[in-house]
Amino acid sequence: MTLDINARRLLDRVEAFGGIGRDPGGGISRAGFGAADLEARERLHEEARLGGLDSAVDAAGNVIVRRPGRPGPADRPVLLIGSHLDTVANGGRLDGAYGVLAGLDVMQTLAEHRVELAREPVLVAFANEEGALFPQPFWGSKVLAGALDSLPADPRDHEGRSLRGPLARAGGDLAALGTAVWPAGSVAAYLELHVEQGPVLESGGHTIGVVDSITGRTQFAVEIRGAAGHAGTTPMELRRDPVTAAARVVLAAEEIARERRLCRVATVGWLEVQPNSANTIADGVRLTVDLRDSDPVNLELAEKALRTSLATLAHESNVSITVRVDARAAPVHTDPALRAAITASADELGLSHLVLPSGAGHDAQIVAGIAPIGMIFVPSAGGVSHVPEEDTADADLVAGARVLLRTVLRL
Ligand code: HGY
Ligand code: MN
Ligand code: MN
Repeated sequence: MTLDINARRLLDRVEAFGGIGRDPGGGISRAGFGAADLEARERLHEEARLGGLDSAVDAAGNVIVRRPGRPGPADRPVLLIGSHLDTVANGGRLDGAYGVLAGLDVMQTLAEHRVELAREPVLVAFANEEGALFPQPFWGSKVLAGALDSLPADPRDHEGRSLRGPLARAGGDLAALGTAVWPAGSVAAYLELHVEQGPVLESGGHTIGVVDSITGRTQFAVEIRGAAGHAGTTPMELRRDPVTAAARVVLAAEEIARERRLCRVATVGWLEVQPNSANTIADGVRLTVDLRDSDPVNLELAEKALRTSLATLAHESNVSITVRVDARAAPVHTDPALRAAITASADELGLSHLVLPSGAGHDAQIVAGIAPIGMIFVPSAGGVSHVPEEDTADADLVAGARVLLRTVLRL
C-alpha cells in the first residue's frame, strides 16, 4: 500500500485556519505576534496534540512539532519541514499556512504508520515571517539559523511597542533567544511547500514548481521630517512639506526599478503621514521601500541609488530624510539533490512540473545559511497573493502535499 497524506484532513484544516484572523471585508490579517496569530498558534498546538504529535514553542516563538520519543536536532541531523502561520495585512489564507498544514499532515501520516526514516522529520511554523506588525521579517528563521546579529536587540513595532510582551504571550522569551538557535549541522535538509504567489505555473498548465532560486530582498524604513503648519496660512515658498517630499521618494524608488532597471522590482507598500490631518501641512512621513533582485550586486547598486536619491531629495525639498535597513535577505539557490528528489516525486505521481525562481522571499532562504534547502510550489489562481483573492485549487493543494510526503520519504 503506498503511503498517502489524508487529503480531507488537510483541506479541512486549510479551511479552518482560513477562518482565523478573517477581515470583515474578506482576506486575513494575522500579523506575527498579534492576537489572531496567537489563536492560529494555539490551534496548531491543538491539531498536533490531537494528531498524537508533540508541539512546543522555542524562545523565538517558533512552533516546533515532533513525533514523540524520536531523536531531535540535538541527537542527530533532522529533516526540517515548515513555513509560517502569520500573514500580511488583508492577505490570503494559503501563504505560509498551507505549507505548515501540509507539513503537519505529513508528520501525522508518518506517525500513524510508524515510518522509520534515515532523517527524523521535524515541522516548524516560523514566527513572524512577514513582519507585518513587528517589522523584523524572517524573525523566527533568523533566530533558528543563528542570524541573531541581523536582528535588533530591542525589536519594536511601528508604534515603538516592544516585542518582549507579545513574544512572551506566544511562549517565547526575548532574553533567551540563544536557546532557540539550532547547533551547526543539526539540519540535514530543509523543505518548504508554498503557493507560487505568481502566474507562471497556472499559465503554463503545471501543477508542481521546483524552485531553483529565491530572490534577494532589502527592506528600508524611511523617515521624512519637515515643518508642520497651517494649510491655509503658510505660503507655498515657505513650506517644508514632508508629504510632497515623500511623493518624490516613492517615484524615485519606482524609477530605480522601472526606468533605471537597477533591480527587478521596487515597492513602497507602507506609508504613514503624521498627524494625517486634512488642513495641516504634515510634520512627518514614514514609509518602507522594498527592493528585490536575484543578483546581490544589483541589490547593492539599487541601494546606493536609493540612498543618493534620498540625499538629493532632502536637499531639494528642504526636509530631513533618514533611512534604516529593516531586513536584508540574500538571494539563494536551492540544493540540486533536493530539486532532483522533488522532481522524481512529481514524476512518480504523474504531475507536470517546472523549474522556476521565486520572486517572493521565504524562510527557506534564511535556513539556507545552515542547511541545503528545497522548495515546492503549487499554482496560485490568477497568479495573485497577499490579497484576499489568493487561492489554489484543492486538487493542487493535495498534489503539493503528496509531493512533499514523497520527497520526505526519499530523503
Ligand atoms: O515578502 C515576501 O516575499 C514574503 O511574502 N514574505
Ligand atoms: Mn507572504
Ligand atoms: Mn510566505
